[in-house]
Amino acid sequence: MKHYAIKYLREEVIPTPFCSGCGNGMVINALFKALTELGYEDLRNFVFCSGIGCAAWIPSPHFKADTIHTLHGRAIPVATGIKMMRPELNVIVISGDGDLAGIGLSHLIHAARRKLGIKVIMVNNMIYGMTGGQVSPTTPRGIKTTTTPYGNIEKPLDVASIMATMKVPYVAKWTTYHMMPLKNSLKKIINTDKFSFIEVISQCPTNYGRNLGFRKPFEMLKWFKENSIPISKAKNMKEEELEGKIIVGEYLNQIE
Ligand SMILES: Cc1ncc(C[n+]2csc(CCOP(=O)(O)OP(=O)(O)O)c2C)c(N)n1
Ligand code: SF4
Repeated sequence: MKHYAIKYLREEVIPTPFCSGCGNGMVINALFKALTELGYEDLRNFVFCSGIGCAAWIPSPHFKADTIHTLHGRAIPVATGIKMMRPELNVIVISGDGDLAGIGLSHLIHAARRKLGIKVIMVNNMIYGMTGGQVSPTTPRGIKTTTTPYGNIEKPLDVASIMATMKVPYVAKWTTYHMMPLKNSLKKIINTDKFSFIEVISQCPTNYGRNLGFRKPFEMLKWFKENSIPISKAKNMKEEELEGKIIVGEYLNQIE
């Protein structure tokens, strides 16, 4: 069996442009492990759509598949059009929190309302990474960014909860610390023909971690581990106790 780096990556674009220690490589790893375990020898029946940002570079130009780098925030409408014309294809959106929950949020909401069978993977590094670390809709309260030098005063948007409230058939949230459950969730959305959403909390050591005093990327993974609460436990906790915590697990699973 060929190693998945050879099966699924375009050799000419390796190495990737990501900073060392960036979580984007870990998301690629989890996705490729999922595809390998499902037995895909190539990505010929997949289309990957992304917007603009570091996370948007995950599929395009790296994956040996049909990939399309769209305008900032517009991956979902493009994916919707592709799925309408070619329903037999597995159409997967991979983009960042700024792209999908900032400029592109209305498209995500309407996709959740429509429930056409595209799959959305939102890589949430809680910042605008590519443009230098500006606050994003998912930046936690109190965090200092280049545009909130005294700390973010706003509550972050919990996109997974919005998707679950809208009864999206499969919704999960993991972090890059949770590689095994993340891979298992990815296998589920690859295999379903229903609209589905996975949020991956991921580290941007360069424009987020460094500003918060994390000296090494693995310190951010430790922080994810120590601040994650399983959704089953979180259901019995008060809102104050959950402030600043990452609630991980399957928010909704109507595909099994
Ligand atoms: C219409 C438009 N507005 C703004 C930008 C500048 N811009 C490029 S990427 C980006 C944010 C990226 O943040 P995110 O989606 O969270 O991805 P990350 O880089 O953090 O992975 C912005 C504001 C743009 N390219 N196009
Ligand atoms: S700026 Fe952040 S998100 Fe972008 S490649 Fe570097 S570490 Fe990754």
